[in-house]
Amino acid sequence: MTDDLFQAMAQSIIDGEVEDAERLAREALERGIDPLDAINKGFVVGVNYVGDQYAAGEMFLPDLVLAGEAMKAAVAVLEPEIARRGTEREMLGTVVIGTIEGDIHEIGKTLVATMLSTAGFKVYDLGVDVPVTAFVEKAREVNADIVGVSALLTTTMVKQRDVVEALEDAGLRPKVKVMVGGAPVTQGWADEIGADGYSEDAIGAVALAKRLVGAE
Ligand code: B12
Repeated sequence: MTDDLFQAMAQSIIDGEVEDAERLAREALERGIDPLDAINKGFVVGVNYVGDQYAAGEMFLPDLVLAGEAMKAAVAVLEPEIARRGTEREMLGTVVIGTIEGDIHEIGKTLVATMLSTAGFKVYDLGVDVPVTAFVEKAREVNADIVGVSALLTTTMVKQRDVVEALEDAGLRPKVKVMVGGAPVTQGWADEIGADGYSEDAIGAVALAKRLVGAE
């Protein structure tokens, strides 16, 4: 049963079992399960649970670290298949993406980057803990259409505003669109800081990026 597999995936993240997570990801591929379903219906359920338990003081930092490692390992197994399944091949535009400075959460940002490149965008992934100026410099260098800024902490999401402002100061707006995301980010926040869009997940991020370049 696929549901059992999804449940086992979630459990492997909760238990922080890297090898189990990898094995279950491979099993999903062998069974022809859509890798995005494996992520969203399986592994993400586990990582969200750990996040909630951590916030409630029921789980602790080592649990968060192990869950993060297991999640990363599972996504790494699935990503090549996500890329392989991409059918759209035309060049839609250029995206510079990264997790903002002070923040090292990379899993969601990397997933968004993979999905965008699968959909036909040229993606420059600057990694994590990226200074505001680095977004601006890269956007200028590669003549970006979109800058994507990920933030998973309420303390770092405020710097998404700095990226919008720095792009403005550099004279790159409104040509360069800004999209923001990450667990604490909302549409309201995106509006408040003058970003061009927000999405709560990677699939939505692709639709948003296409809209921003006028491809949809
Ligand atoms: C795994 C994890 C970690 C791992 C990260 C491992 C790694 N290599 O990335 C580690 C252990 C390192 C970690 C550290 C910390 N973490 Co942490 N972590 C998490 C956890 C459990 C899951 C995050 C994750 O990977 N989710 C899965 C991915 C697929 O989802 P996602 O990141 O949200 O991304 C999706 C969308 O948000 C969106 N998206 C993401 N980026 C972008 C960008 C754009 C442009 C767009 C359009 C969309 C988009 O699309 C993605 C794909 O669907 C979350 C809880 C949670 N539920 O979010 C806490 C959480 C984010 N962490 C938290 C905290 C407090 C910390 C620490 C401060 C703990 C500490 N005391 O040290 C440190 C901070 C370190 C730092 N400076 O960054 C809090 C943040 C609270 C807050 N509101 O500020 C959370 C919410 C846990 C909680 N409930 O308390 N963490």
